[in-house]
Amino acid sequence: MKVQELKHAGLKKWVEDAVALMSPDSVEVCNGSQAEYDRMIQITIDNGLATPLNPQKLPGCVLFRSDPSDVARVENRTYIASEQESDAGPTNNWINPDELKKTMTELYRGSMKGRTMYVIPFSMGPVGSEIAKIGVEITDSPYVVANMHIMTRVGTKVLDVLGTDGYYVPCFHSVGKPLGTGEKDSGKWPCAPLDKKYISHFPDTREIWSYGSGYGGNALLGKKCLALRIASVLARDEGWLAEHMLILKISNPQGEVKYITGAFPSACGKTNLAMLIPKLPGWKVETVGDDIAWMKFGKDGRLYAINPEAGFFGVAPGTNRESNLNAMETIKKNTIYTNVALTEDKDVWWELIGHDAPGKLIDWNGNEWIQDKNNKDQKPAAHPNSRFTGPAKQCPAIANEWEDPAGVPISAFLFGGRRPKTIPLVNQAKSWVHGVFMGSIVGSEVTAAALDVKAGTIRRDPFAMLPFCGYHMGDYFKHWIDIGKKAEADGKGDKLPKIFFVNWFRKNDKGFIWPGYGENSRVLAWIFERCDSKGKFVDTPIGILPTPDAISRPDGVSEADMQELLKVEIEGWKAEIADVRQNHYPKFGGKLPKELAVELDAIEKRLNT
Ligand code: GTP
Ligand code: SPV
Ligand code: MN
Repeated sequence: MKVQELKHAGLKKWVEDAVALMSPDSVEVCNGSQAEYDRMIQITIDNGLATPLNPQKLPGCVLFRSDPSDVARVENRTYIASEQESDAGPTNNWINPDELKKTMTELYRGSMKGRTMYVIPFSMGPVGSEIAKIGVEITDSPYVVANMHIMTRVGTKVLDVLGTDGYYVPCFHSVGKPLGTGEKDSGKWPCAPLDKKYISHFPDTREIWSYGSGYGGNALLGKKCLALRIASVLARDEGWLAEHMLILKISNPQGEVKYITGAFPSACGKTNLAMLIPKLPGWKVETVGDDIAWMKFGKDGRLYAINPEAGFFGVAPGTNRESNLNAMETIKKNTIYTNVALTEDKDVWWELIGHDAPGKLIDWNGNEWIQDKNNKDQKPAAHPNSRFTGPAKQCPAIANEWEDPAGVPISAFLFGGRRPKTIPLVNQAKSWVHGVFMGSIVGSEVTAAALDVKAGTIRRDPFAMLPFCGYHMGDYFKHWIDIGKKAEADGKGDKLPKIFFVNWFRKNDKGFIWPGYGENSRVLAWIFERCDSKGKFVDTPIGILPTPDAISRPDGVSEADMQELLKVEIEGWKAEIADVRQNHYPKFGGKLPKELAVELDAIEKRLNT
């Protein structure tokens, strides 16, 4: 479709202005069709950026290898450019919005020379549903167009909902690599150098400007940029929640159903938990979403969650038929792979895929790679943040109601992170505010999901939202406190989800103590019972823990292991709390809600008596 055919005058003008600034060779409005998707893929194949995979093994699948400087989100190039610096808060990078727009306007000037500009109308959430939000992304990357087709709902049907004057979030994206006359990408992933990359959000005007990166959350602007950073601001203003959470449906052997959401930092197990196949007989888990939840109160006082996305942008390494069969089944066809390794017969391979590398591979850098199991220092063949983009509807475990615009009623919130020590397998909050306290102090070993933070060290990642909150984190904590207060004031406090902290990642000298994955169903079963105030428990200084026999033991986990997993480690907790008091909470200054300061004093007191 041509720009001239756009019926929305504001949108048409916005696109025309962008064309004048970015000087693409041509412009196309995306219709969202299969033919369009196929054409995008063909363009990237012709450019040498994509490799078609073996049609017998992986029909409709392709592999991309990105630039080594462009393999993950770039947190220190991500900006919350609110009018007031104080609104961005201590955990976000801030630049004055006028100044940032000036800088970026110069970067965008002529940035699409030699390329086609694609205009992508997309809906986060089912098209036309009341809860959905519409965005329009302008991009010069056919890779982004193809990914957006899978991750969001794209095309003419979205324009129909927009009509002649509907509201949309305007999103600019350019890879920042204009082409000279006759120049082609010729196999070289286009992007700008790190110090020219900008992932910018203007929360006051609700705009997103991204420049210089073509990868994941930096470039697929519906996901972290719109559905979390901008949506968190809308949620604060409108009294709902936009969270970095999976959504799962769980049924017990009696067929009773509950819905649970979980916030774990990037690469800490959301996709895996959302698709879990229970090891506990008779239990069933189905997937509603694997990364983002938008939640609003229903008339009955319960919180209802929708998944605003339409696909999974999941971590490849560690995914195998044992750990996540549903993901492996989802990504057998119509899937985009990025930065995994390629086998000689055009199949994919990654670390812990479940079998040894079959012969000679091409690694994510495009070099020959032969597995050497004697060399512990061998560089991985797949990048640790290599990913698959697969359609959610292909997931064998997708819940029937996953696209229900009314959402699903949530019984429990889980928080968690990678904590090798101290933090028990599961711990229930004593109250809403205690649960908010737990969320506010989430810490996790850093993973490869962001480029510029050192993997392996523990950092605080409150609510798993550190890189995704579009405003002051202290105000965000207050928003959570207020959600609880509002429910109490409405006499609906008992309808609020119960809050739990889980940790699948406790280690001893032999490695992970808890086998994780499907075995996590044993913990979910206890959580399920606790939502109905059942299940065996002990009230401890740190929270409500299962008794050692309350959770059935998987093979290989001894009674002693179980005791260790569920022990209250007073000294470790004192250190944890001291760290919160000295290094974490002071960051929020006067914006730290007093309820959380009270909660901190209270847990400290309980640990000391
Ligand atoms: P993002 O997409 O970055 O938000 O990540 P995520 O939270 O969805 O994480 P994901 O489920 O993709 O898991 C990331 C890594 O953690 C993968 O390598 C998994 O194999 C591993 N993992 C997931 N669940 C478990 C678990 O229960 N135990 C252990 N030991 N590892 C796990
Ligand atoms: C994450 O890092 O939390 C992701 C991947 O889900 S990305 O879309 O790149 O943000
Ligand atoms: Mn994520």
